Amino acid sequence: MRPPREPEWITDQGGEAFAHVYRVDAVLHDDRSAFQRVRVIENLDFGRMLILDDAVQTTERDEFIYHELLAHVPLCTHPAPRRVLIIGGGDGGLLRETLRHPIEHATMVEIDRAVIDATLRWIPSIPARCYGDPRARLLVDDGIRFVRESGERFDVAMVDSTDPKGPSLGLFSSEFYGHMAGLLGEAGVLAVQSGSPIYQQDLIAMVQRHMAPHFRWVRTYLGAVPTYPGVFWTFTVGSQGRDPVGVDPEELVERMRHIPTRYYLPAAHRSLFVPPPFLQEAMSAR
Ligand code: AG3
Repeated sequence: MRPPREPEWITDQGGEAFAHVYRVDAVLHDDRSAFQRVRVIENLDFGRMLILDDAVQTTERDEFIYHELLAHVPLCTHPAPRRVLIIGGGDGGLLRETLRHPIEHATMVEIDRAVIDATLRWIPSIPARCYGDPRARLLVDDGIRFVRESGERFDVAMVDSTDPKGPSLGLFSSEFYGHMAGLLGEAGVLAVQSGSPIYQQDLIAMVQRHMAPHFRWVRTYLGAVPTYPGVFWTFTVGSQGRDPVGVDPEELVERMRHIPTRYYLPAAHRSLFVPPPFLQEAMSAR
C-alpha cells in the first residue's frame, strides 16, 4: 500500500517573514503564459482560486469584496459615468461589477489572454456573462501603451493589477497616472489597487505621491480581503471633480438601489476612507 500523498500547499508571501498558505485540493489548470505562471486550484475553504506566479488574485468565495470595492467607489464618485476603462482585470470580476451600472460602454485592456481564458473556463462565475454584454469591449493589449497612445476619452478608469513587479510596475508610475488623467474628463475618476497597508506602506505612499500631481483629490480606502496576505487591503482613488469622501450618502443609496452588493454599502462609503488609527499612523509615517 502506498502512503497517502503529502498535500501540496501554495505560499503567497506578504512580508519578508510571513505568508498565507493554501492547501491545493486539486489542480485544475497550470500553465505558463508569456507573462506569468497561471494556475487555477481548488481549495476546500475558498473554492476555486486564480493564482498568478505565487500570488492569489481572486477566489470564488471572496472575489466580491475586492471587485465591489474597486468598481463601486469610483463609479459612484463620478456624477454620471458613461465611458469606463479597465486596465488589467483579466478574471473579469471588475468588468462584471462595472456593467451593473447604467454605463454606455466599458473597455477592458488585459495584457495576458491566458488569464482571461483560464478564468472563463475554470471559474466562470467570476466573469459571468460580462464579455457577451454589448456594452463591453475586450482588448488583449498592453494597458500602459493603450493609455499612452489611444487618445480615447473616459469618465472612470480602474486599474486591476497584480503586485508591482515586472510588467505591472509601470502601472504604478507617475507617468502612467499622468497619461490616465489625460484620458479622463473634468469629473474624471481613477481607482487602483494600491497594496497592503500591513507590508506595502511604501507602495501606498508611492501611489499617492505619483497621483497627486495629476488629480485634484487623492484618497486611499480600505477593505478586508481574506485571501490576500495580511487581509487588510487598500485602493487609491484620484478624482478631478468630486471628493470621493464627500459624495452625498443619499445619492449613493439612490445610485446603488438596483445594485445589490455583499460588501460595499452606501452607508459605509465614507468610513472606507477612515482607516483605524494604527493603520493611519503607519501609512502617514512614510
Ligand atoms: N489583483 C491582485 C492584487 C494583489 C494580490 N497580491 C497578493 N496576493 N500577493 C487582483 C485581481 C483580481 N481581479
